Amino acid sequence: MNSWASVAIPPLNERFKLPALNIFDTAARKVCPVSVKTTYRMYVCGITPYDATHLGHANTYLAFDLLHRYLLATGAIVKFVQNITDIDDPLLERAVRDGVDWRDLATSQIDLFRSDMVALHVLPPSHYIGAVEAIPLVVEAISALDSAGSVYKVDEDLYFRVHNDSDFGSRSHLSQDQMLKIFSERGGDPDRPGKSDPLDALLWLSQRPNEPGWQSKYGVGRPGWHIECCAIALNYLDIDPQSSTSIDFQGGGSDLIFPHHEMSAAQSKVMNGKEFASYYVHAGMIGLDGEKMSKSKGNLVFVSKLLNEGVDAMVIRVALLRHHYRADHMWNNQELDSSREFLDDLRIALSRPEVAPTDKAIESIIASLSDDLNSPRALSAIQEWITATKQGQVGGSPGELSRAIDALLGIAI
Ligand code: 5CA
Ligand code: ZN
Repeated sequence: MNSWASVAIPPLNERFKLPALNIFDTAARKVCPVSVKTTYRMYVCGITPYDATHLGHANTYLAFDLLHRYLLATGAIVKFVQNITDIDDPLLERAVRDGVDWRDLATSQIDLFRSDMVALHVLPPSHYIGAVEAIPLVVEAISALDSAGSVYKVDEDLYFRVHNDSDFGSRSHLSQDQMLKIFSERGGDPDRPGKSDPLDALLWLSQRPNEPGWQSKYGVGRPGWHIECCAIALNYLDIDPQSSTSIDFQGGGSDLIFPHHEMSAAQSKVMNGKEFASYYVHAGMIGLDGEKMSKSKGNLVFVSKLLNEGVDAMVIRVALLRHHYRADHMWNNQELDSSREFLDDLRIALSRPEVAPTDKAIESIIASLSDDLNSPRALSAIQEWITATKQGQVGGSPGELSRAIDALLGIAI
């Protein structure tokens, strides 16, 4: 699958030194220092292509864009892979509901997502991989699990024995009851007769009537969800054999902590013996009118709709970055107005020939982001600089500040 257009990153002046990043790791349940490395591997779970791109999606991809930008600013190489779940039950159900071909639905939504990401200045992944194109890799991954004695059949479908990973549960920290409840709410089938353990995860679904299927050594069928991300990450992130974990960052919204990220991590661990990710990073959930924004509830605000109404994409970016990436919050359209005012003020201040000192503002942006990507604090530092400039303070370099805001926060002036 084609990724989206690259986004230029202006250089930061070398005198600004970036401290090591600290990030909240869901598995460790605390903010952890990120080891300084020359290359990082980051996998961020992508969309299931129907009803894209709502502001919840946008918030999650902006969170990982901040992480990506910070790592790049340290001088590191970032290998970044994202998937598209372009075959799965919800996509097929929506296509049937709307009387459209599931492939046409997926293609149109992926195109929309790409253009929304470009508008929002989200850096593209180096590999943007669809589940369908990854089917040969998924089948290889299932074979590897099979060789490890971790696969069994129920009818013609294949399941993964989750407890063959002795660390199963260690990334999400839920009780058995909580796991069972969330598993059945998020696509799992704990009550299916014939399963060895209710939490065992579907790897391969044999073809159902009126559904697509792909030929494989396991018969005609399609991949399960969790093995899709595991196979794509392990194949496209060019795993470093020296490293004790397969990748550095596994990312997505907090709705993916369980079962999705726990299952992918367990499968990966059984396959190569290593912990899947060094840091499991999760963005908060965006809601509307008191409920999580989700396709199933239909309470969605779309990026493309706001853009079509004439909202500046950078205003949307600012409105989302004003909340910490891990904070769940309710979207409120009025935040667009205050973000518009902030951005107007910033642009006017940066266009002055004389501006308040900028080094302190840039250092504050860097320090805030190094502290678990604290973008609200970074924006407050910019607000203080705007106020100081309006008050007539002088001695700063508007070009340097503008470049730092663009490089680190992705806000193009
Ligand atoms: N295709 C899978 C991941 S492999 C999936 O969850 N797709 S999705 O379209 O439902 O979500 C895409 C990304 O947006 C995921 O990282 C998900 O965690 C995140 N997301 C979904 N809804 C919200 C929301 N309301 N707020 C914040 N992030 C959300
Ligand atoms: Zn995923």
